[in-house]
Amino acid sequence: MECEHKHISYKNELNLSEEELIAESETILLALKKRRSLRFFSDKTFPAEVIENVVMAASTAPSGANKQPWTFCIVSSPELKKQIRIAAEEEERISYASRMSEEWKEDLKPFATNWQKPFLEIAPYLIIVFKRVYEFEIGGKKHQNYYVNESVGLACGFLLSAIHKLGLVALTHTPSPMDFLTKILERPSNERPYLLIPVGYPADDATVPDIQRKSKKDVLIWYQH
Ligand code: IYR
Repeated sequence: MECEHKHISYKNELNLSEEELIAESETILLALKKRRSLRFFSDKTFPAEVIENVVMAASTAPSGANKQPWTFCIVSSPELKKQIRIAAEEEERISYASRMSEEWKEDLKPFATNWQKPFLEIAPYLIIVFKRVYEFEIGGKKHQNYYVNESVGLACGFLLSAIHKLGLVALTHTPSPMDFLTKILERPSNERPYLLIPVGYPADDATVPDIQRKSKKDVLIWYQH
């Protein structure tokens, strides 16, 4: 009998030995440990096909009911980048002056951030990730998506890993509020800006804050017995 909801067979293609699993997992850990958020970009560009491939890699992420509730806008137009920088800096200027708490600004001191966001014009590509809160059905009825924040967060994680694997760098930038992105990019009402991710090569004189990741004992708890 034909099944209405068809399943297809799945095979693990790798079949690593235990030794290989350990070695590979160490390699993955070492590689991901090297990822850093960058605020200093080179204006050097790279083929558009590359950014399309990393976005499509992001779009393989798991999502609630496989709704894939994301849209990735890729901006390389200097004019649009400038508009986005001006609008982001306007919001950030207010945020740093009056919206962010003293405690928050204290926590940000190691990162030496301020309202100025030159990287929004310098990086060759800006990926603006939108979450799709609902979909429009034929006839205009709204169909809610599920676990939208979790799903889009996972897709962004995949995206950052893919970018890092290529030796490119990115910043998960969150100008706040972000609704100027909806307007500038003319996105529909079911989409909300989620993250603004400049992507490119690091500037020759790029620096990153000297900060540490938590240790195993602080992030990992075993329950074996
Ligand atoms: N959105 C501001 C502030 C900011 C907030 C956090 I949390 C950061 O980790 C970094 C910055 C800005 O981009 O400067």
